Amino acid sequence: MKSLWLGSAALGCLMLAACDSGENSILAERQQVRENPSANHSEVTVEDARAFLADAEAQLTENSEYVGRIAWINANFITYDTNWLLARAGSESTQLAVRLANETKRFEDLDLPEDLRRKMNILRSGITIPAPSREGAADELAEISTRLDTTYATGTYEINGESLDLVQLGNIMGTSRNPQELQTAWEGWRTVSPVMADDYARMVEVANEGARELGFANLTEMWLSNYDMPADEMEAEVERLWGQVEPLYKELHCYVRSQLNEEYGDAVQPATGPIRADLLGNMWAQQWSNVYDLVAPGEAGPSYDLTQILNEQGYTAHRMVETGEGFFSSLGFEPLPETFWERSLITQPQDRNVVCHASAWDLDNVDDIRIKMCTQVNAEDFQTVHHELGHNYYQRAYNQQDFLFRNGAHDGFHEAIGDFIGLSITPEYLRQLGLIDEVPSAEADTGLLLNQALDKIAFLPFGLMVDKWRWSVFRGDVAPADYNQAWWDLRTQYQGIVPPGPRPADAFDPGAKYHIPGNTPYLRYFLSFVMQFQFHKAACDMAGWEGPLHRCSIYDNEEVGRRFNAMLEMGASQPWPDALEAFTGTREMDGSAIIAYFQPLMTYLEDENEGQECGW
Ligand code: X8Z
Ligand code: ZN
Repeated sequence: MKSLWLGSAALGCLMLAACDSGENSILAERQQVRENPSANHSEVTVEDARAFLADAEAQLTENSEYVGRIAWINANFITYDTNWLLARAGSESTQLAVRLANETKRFEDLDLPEDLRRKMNILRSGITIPAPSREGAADELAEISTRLDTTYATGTYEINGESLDLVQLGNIMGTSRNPQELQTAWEGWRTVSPVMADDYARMVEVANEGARELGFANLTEMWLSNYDMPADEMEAEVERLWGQVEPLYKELHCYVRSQLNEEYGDAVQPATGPIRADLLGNMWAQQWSNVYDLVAPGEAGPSYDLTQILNEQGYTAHRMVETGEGFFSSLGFEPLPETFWERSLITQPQDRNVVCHASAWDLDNVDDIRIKMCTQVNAEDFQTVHHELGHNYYQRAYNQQDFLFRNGAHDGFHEAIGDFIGLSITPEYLRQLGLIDEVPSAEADTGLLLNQALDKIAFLPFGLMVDKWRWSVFRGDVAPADYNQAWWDLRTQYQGIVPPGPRPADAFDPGAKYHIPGNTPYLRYFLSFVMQFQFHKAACDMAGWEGPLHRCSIYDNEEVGRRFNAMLEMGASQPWPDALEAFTGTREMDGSAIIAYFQPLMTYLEDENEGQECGW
């Protein structure tokens, strides 16, 4: 869900703990802090810090459940009134978070035990869109935020007299092979976002003011301060990882471009230069497996089409989620609670506006976990179901931690859990489920790997450029009038893609991607796409797997499940390298696992690309 706390979902019945351990002294402290936030700056003690944090966690726990339930209702039922409620509750939450963040300044110079210092840092840097404390700022940000979200979630575009929403326009992008039709759907969706531009620019201004009040240079520095190292070191880490994987992307781009050129001809897709963004099977050209049939290697052995099989076998959205649950159960995780099934939104209702972008929620920070998806029966959503369940199982695994530690080791971990499970959806696993009769032979490997690369490798530069754009916007390196140009400069530089035609002067194309109006940081996905392969390789090593990595499935392996759970249970209680080490034995994020996974494909692509002028 969208939340004030980076990556965190909602709240917990930490009230119990608070009530246990001296409610009166906590209340007294709360009173004192409210009356005079900067009192006794020089005389504060470790015990004061401990009491402050206990009180902060108690308040946040309570607030988190309150705002979480309002946000849930709003996302399931977008109306004037639920927007009103969410704007008010969102503003109050931001004010609480900002007040607590400011109060941590009292303890800055104090030598604190590591867990307390960690909690102080989380309080100070964990607000995604901080408001300055001046009167009215939090209200303004909350109203802007609700307006941006609603514009995105309710956006439609009319084609041939029919009003189409993003799900329908997305289906055209995934299935049509008619360039004119693709261009219409692609440009049509982007008519939804120009109205967001002014709100977005204002939000940047106010949130930067909030970040500065908390002692950061700007919001970029604040976002990059959530990785257990200084912001500039984290930025350098990201560059290092991109350097590792960029050559894979370059080969894939080169190969796909030449196949699309063959399919569409020079007039639509030239053989050199960038790729036309609407030809890649996805509204944002972020994952390309929908065009697998256009780029499949001629000599690929027998393969299968999971979308077709799921439909032929009469799978429903509900059954897809049960299948995902079954995978986690096979690793030894407890079944999902009954309330998951009662309260989740699994298919798109036709009679009201909902936020269709998939999400996972934890309403009480204990076990009121749910997903919200407009699930369609296809291979893409089969993966997404596992992605979302990964969030839910992580949330439940760390529910014994203190409130501020009920979160991912960093946000990339949270995104990687379900995708890591998804990497085990191998032909052999599908055979075990009865979805295919026979496991394709080794001849099919190139095709299988290419299909996977179209999602996992194609995503990497997109996963990187979204926040490169936001970092430069928050830093003030790009003025509002240049927002769209800067977006396309990065799209071309990193992804090697261009729009299908000139963009209108008022275009605000970043706003046509959920996470921009939704203010969900995006670096997490880039990190996740690298780390999920580290998890996969470590798990397969643990399982004693000796074959190619893309054929390894950890389905039914309780020992791997137990060791995985040990990492999940840690939540955010330790620096992320400790969590990573607990499961993989290494303390560094590293691209060598994804490189090893795709090595056979890279050999094939380098061969195929021989003599081509790659790059753009
Ligand atoms: O937003 C998501 C998830 C929810 S956290 C469905 N993803 C990114 C996206 O759709 O842009 C997963 C992959 C990248
Ligand atoms: Zn996610």
